[in-house]
Amino acid sequence: MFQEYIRNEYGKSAADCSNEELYLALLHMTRDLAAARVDHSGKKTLYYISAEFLIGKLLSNNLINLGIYEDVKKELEAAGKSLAEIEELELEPSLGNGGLGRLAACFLDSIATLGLNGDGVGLNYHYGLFRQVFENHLQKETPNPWMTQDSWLHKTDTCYTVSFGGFQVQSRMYDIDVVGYHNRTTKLHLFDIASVDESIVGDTIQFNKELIEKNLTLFLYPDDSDEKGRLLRVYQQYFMVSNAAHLILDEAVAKGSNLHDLEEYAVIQINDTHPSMIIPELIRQLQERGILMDEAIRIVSGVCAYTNHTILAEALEKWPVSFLEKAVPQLMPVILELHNRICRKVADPSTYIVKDGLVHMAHMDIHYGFSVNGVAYLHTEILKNTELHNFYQLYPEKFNNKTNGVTFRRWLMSCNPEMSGLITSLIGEGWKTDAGELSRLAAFADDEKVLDQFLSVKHQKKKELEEYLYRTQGIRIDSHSIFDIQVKRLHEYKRQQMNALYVIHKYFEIKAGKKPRRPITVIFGAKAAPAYVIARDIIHLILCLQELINHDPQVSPYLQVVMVENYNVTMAERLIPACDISEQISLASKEASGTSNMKFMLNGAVTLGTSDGANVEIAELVGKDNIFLFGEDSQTVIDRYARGDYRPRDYYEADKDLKKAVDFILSDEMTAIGCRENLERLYNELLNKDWFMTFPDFRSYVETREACYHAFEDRRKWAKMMLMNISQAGFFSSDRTIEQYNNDIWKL
Ligand code: 26W
Repeated sequence: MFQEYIRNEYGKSAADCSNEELYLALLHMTRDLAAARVDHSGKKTLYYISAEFLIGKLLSNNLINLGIYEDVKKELEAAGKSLAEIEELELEPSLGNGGLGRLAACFLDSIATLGLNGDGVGLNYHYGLFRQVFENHLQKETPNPWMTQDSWLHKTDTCYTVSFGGFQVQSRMYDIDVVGYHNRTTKLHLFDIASVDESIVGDTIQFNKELIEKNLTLFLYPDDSDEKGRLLRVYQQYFMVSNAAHLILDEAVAKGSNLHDLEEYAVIQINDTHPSMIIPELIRQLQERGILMDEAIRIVSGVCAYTNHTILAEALEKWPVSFLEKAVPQLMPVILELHNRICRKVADPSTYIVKDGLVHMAHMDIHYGFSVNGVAYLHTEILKNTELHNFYQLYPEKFNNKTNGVTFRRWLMSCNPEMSGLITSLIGEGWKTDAGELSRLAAFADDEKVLDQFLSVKHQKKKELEEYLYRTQGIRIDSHSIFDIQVKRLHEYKRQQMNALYVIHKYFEIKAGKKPRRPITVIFGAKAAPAYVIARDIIHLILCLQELINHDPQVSPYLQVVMVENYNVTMAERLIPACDISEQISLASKEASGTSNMKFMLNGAVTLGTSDGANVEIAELVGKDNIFLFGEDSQTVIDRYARGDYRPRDYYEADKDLKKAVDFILSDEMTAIGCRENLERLYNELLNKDWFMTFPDFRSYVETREACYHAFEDRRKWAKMMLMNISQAGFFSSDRTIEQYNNDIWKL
């Protein structure tokens, strides 16, 4: 079939084609095969609405899920071509920030794989988030175009008119097929506007934020440091949900719904608060279709379910009433009606929707949705007992937990075929459709031959990373060193700065002659939100350390620091299989779940982490011998916040090593490389505020990290830890998560 595509398109054989030609032929063939499996049978449809879908490259994944990856690879090899090289031509869309967006992509894969009738709905950002480049040890942002003439996007005929205060725009829906593993194809619907104008963007991500008709779908989360950027986000969010509401109602009617029975035809999962306006918008559109307010509210409350992904108060969206009045005046009367009904019914004003001129989006979701879920056991408990306690008292029956998961197709089979092959040779193919079967690996925990095979796969993936980083970023690392990796959005609560303080501490030890038994490579990957000043300063610190340490002949043979540029899904697929130690060091109680922790574990990395998010469940599954936990627990942290008596200076003055590490930020060595203003700001922030409490955990972090490096030296014992981690990873398959969503919430 592939040869036929090539012959028809180019009139020559695969051997005579360029990689570009082969890529396009593969794209066309894969798209056609995927389309042949499109299946929306089932009365009820799930709509997973999300401002982010971090889907990554699709070619390999689709070939795997269609069951033809090996055949295609062999066919190409026979023609002297490499699928890996062809794949590199595909551009990765950056339609997400991090965990929430990648989770949405994993969920779509599992929904299709389980044969469920569910589609994603989002926006078609032309430039995605941004491309990160480093200049003078600072992050610079440039646009990240990803749409090519010929891509995975299908232009559809579905178009709507969306009204804003004072003007209207015409939308169009573009679809990307989501191919299930040996199952049906569902859709990711991405809405765009006809009048979008890429030419208003130059080399930077600055653009006129007021030209809504031209800029609406250019970027994901435009800079929210100013009012115009925040207002643009409101326009984007409304555009997304207004289109979604049209689509949902049209599809339900087409299937025979009279709209009063909408809950038999549709269920909507609201992914964090970004799509929350779907609730008033659906009510408004139902009214337009002749349904009265009381009934419209009843209908909508039966179809909307809300997922919370964050505990940080500042991330719970609250929009000024004035913004909504300007951007979407038709929605304000509905929101006020929803608010007034709560005021009449509920005594506790802390749960009201409109307060002090702000619309609390999560409050609307909880009052008018039928389900509220957190994304890991600990997270849901904290929501119930602390953050959303007042709501939990009102609606205990709405609250439920759905611990996150990741798709094993992308995060093992595709990115680590060697490990997949080893696993299959030991326990057969069953784990690919029933991840729980991985537990059968435990039977080999003391088999020395098998343990050596695990070590050898890991080493091969480390060598591949070594080669890849050199080829793509000119960075040299040594595959014989320990790969200690922290990759995630840059945020103070995730505490990349604490990892950096450890690096400084290690630098001093080596300078003083205390050399590690084996060289250590500390790898970071992270984008900072453009307006998040301290996050940018932390990147600056890490890049300065990289410069200093890697050029210090006394230290660099034992310690390397690498910050990869433009961390994205493609880079994650290289880093995760090569990792020895997975850094999951958020301040306990702050990381809702984390999902890279699951991907690392699945690829045989050992976690060095706090008792936070899903780390708690990982620890329970693998047992304390197979994980390195440190730091204060979530209750201690929550209590300290409540007391409000944290003084970083007390810790700084009491711990000589900590003081030395912190002071080094402002040392002559560092200011010679970096920018004093940035380093000083970070230094002051740590010393005077340290809001995410890195100092209290520093000592236990250093000790536990040393213990981890020590354990690494008993290679067989380490291999056993790797194996035990993989064997317990089955629980973290997104297939399990999606089954639970379906059983408890969607009921498809
Ligand atoms: C202000 C708007 C806003 C707020 C939060 C934009 C973006 C965000 C984050 C990017 C949300 C996010 O990614 N949360 C992460 O969700 C993952 C999937 O559930 C969790 O594993 C992570 O712990 C959580 O940080």
